Amino acid sequence: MRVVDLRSDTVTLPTKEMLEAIRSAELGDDVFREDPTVNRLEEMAAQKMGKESALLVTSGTQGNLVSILSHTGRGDDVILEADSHTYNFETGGLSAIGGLMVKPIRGRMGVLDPNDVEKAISPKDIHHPETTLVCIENTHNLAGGTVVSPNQIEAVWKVAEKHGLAVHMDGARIFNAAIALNIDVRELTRHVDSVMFCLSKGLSCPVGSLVAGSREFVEKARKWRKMLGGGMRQAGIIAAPGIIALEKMIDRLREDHRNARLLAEELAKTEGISINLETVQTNIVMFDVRNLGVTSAEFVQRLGEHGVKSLPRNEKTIRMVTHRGIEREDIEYAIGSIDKVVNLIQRR
Ligand code: TLP
Repeated sequence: MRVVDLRSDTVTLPTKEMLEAIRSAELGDDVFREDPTVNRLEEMAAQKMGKESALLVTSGTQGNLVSILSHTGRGDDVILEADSHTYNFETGGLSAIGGLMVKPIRGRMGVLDPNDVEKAISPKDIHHPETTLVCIENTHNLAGGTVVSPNQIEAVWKVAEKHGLAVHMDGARIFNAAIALNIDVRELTRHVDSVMFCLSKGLSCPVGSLVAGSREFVEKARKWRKMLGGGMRQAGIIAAPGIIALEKMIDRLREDHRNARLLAEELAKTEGISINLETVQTNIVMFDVRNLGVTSAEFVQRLGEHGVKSLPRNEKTIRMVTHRGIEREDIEYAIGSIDKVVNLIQRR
């Protein structure tokens, strides 16, 4: 049976060119900072993000953690969006490893209201933890791949600056945000102190993420990375496909956005399925199967039997993600399978 995998853009496999680049990468020991391929990728990443320096890390989770640890001290408060990936899906590392307190606040479609951020800052008083960091997620995964605009980032940054807080951006899919807004990614990073982005999602690399910020920040992050076991040696085999990703894989994200839009618009026409098209801004599509009288887990399982893989996000919501390797005809096939499953459920 033909299988269309819409669970995540993390399932993308490296291109032939990436595999060739891995094979022929010039290597050295990166803990001695002697891997020329890593050094080149880090320079490229810093330049792309408009920051002084950048660091290759093993994953988005590690990148967010080393960034957060570099901005804070034990017992500090960190302000995060309540549905953020860091708060929900990164195993509580910031509390377990950083000894940090977390203050989740609810955004609108993933976007923090600067007034809510300001209210969440602990008073400077002997009784309270010190609030030292606010995190922004862009695009926002659980909100449906929604984009946080430069103005919205600047508004949060102004509050942070007024109160002496740092701003970190979980930009796992920051290039999706830049492509959706048709702007240079630096417009999204101008008002953050640090940013993490992933190579291993829509950019199709097998592994790796980068963090970028000031030289001082990156040196702290490098030490935390070492402590977390992320000091890699001939890491050029990871960096080599990353270079290709930054050179060649960003513009094609547009196709993923087009396919997500097509999928979402067809889902909106399907009886029993609810979808908020306003949230479909990049490559993520979230929809609700509540009115069909099934759980998302049941729907996902049935859809799997009809050749389409997806992920339940909560009891009623399902997530589909478009990525390289998913063409328009795969979306049409997915729609056909969804229609079949909906009909089967409605007939029982
Ligand atoms: N997200 C993954 C899974 O965790 C669900 C996905 O398929 O979407 N920040 C954001 C916004 C993310 O979406 C992810 C991964 C991460 C951080 C963590 O990256 P990794 O998986 O490399 O640790």
